[in-house]
Amino acid sequence: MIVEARETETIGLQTAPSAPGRRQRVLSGMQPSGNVHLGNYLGAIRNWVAQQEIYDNVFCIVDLHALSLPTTRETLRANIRNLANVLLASGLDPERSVIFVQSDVPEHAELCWLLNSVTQFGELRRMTQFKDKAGSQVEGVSAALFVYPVLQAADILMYDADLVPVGDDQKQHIELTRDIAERFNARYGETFVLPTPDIKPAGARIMALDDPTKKMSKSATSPNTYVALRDDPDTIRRKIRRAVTDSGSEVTAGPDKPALTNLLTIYSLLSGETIAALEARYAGKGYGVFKADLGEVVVDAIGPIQRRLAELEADPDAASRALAAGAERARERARRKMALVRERMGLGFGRS
Ligand code: ATP
Ligand code: LTN
Repeated sequence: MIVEARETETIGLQTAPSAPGRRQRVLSGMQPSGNVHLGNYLGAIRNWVAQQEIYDNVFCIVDLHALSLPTTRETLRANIRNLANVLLASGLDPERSVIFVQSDVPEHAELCWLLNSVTQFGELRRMTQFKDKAGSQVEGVSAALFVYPVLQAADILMYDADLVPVGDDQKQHIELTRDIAERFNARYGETFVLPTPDIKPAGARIMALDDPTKKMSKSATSPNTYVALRDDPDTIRRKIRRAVTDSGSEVTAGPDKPALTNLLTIYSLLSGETIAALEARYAGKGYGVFKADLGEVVVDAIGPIQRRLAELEADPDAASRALAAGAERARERARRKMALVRERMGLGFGRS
């Protein structure tokens, strides 16, 4: 149904990315690079699900991006399936959203190459995610890690996305995507929509449980850093109980209390209560009581997702069907967009 609505706006190769009155388009992606955690859920997935009704959505499991760091065939395959089930269990609905695996639509890799030609080396070298992930090993990391943001730009620009709901760490990549699109449009004529990052004021940067100066991350070496959506209730309670706290004993948020601010943010987002209300409730009660309650809040919030996950895992065909249908819809859009892009760039043995 969503595809049909878009088709009415497409005449031959002339896409009309900013046709008035159309629904805003969303695209976002997640790497199948490990255990999905509370940061991914609160910073991204939860917002994708909540906004599903309002927008025309495309969500992508970015397996090509996951090749930018060393992995194995078996790990990648398992991670793709796990992530597909987690996204469906969290409430992404294949009837309302196009959900697919990036490499099932080969046009993403092609568009990445074409956009490489309008991306500057210096722009990529400035990307903080590259610097963080390469660390001191710059000479030995893959070239894929370096051009990673260009592949991300290809994901976004392929579907004329207006909005890109992501966590705070992705802001720089979306800004680069805008610059790439602007440069391409100036050189070849209006082709791409300039996307806007959709970063929520709360939850966009959930911090590691064992170090509130670092973001919660899938690829962290210690699993005590994050609460995974797959953790069992006792593991969740234990991880929250052991989360580092700040000096003092008052349950309050503020710049001098990064650990408590992080825990209060998680509590507030999952329970729907404001941080001020939580501070008032736990005044004088100490960290222990607060953490015990937070453990229960997290267990209760994740419980329904885990139950759906168990059902989906018992029926592996459910995810396969949803993702095959998603890939088909995505391929159709990508095929049309790429015909326009190739034509604009003068590629191939053109007809005119
Ligand atoms: P990795 O450690 O492998 O880089 P990651 O945990 O950072 O993985 P991604 O797959 O890179 O997760 O990100 C998926 C989405 O989750 C992105 O929109 C990202 O901004 C968001 N996200 C990741 N970590 C956090 C976090 N700690 N807080 C809020 N949002 C986050
Ligand atoms: N780079 C992102 C994952 C990602 C993405 C995208 C996010 C790949 N393609 C397109 C939004 C839109 C990350 O590391 N979190």
